[in-house]
Amino acid sequence: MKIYIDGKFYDRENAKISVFDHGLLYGDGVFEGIRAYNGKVFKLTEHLNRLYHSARAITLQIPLKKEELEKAVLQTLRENELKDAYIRLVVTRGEGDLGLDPRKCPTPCLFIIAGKITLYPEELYSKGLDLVTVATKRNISEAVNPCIKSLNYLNNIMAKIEANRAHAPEAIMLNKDGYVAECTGDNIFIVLNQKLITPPCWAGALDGITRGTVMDLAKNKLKIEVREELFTPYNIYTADEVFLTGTAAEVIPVTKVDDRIIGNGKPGPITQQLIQEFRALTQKDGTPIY
Ligand code: PXG
Repeated sequence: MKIYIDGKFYDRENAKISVFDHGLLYGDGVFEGIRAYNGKVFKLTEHLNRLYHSARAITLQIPLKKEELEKAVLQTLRENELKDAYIRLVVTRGEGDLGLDPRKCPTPCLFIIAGKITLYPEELYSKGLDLVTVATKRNISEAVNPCIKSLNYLNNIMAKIEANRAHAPEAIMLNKDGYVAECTGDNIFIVLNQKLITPPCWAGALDGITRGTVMDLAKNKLKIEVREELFTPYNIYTADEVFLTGTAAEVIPVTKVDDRIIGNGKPGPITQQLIQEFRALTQKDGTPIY
């Protein structure tokens, strides 16, 4: 495995960054999780745009221009001879001293790991997930805005620990007002009377790339109405269909939440259509690697 760090490639054993890096000491940095399918990087521009927005929000200067970073991502995939891959792109504040002041970190650190991804078992796409709502609330927008894909994932990790304790594959997180926000690494949608509803980003959801793709497919391909609206766990329990979206999970059905069966307990027709459309799109679209 060849890992890109600040313009050079290193073997896995030698791919190291400093213990004084503020990404490690303070979670001071931003990241992206991107996928390549069939020799093409899916929604690369959208992921890079989100990375630059996250960086801007924390006043972190990414050391490369967007076009250069795009080239670095493609080069990393070629270096590893990958056609289907998971790409982790990380920019940290860089090395500093033992104080949190970012002014002591003159040079950001940028690294790219490209490897295989562990997926949910295929069986869960036909059976659906059994989820729990957890007590840990999504970060408030007035603190670190959840739209920033920062290296500070402790909040979501706390929620994930709660899901683990309940033997659930994901956790539904509410915002501080009790409205549904998202899961620890996925966005959430409900289907009600043939309409798709997902929480607005300002309510505590990441502006997910898969979320955006699914909203577009629903509106323009399936001709289904899509709304960004607040809803509560009650609306999940009484929805016709529920599903999650994310780079890792793609589109995955949810058939049980907090011991309530969703709909008839099987993945619904709209979810199934969106899974098919999404899979077709990932095979077809994207930035060519070779
Ligand atoms: N919400 C959160 C909090 C996320 O971290 C999503 C939603 C889905 O967004 P995308 O853009 O992927 O549709 C994410 C994405 C991982 C991993 O390693 C996490 C994500 C993506 C890929 C891998 O756990 N999070």
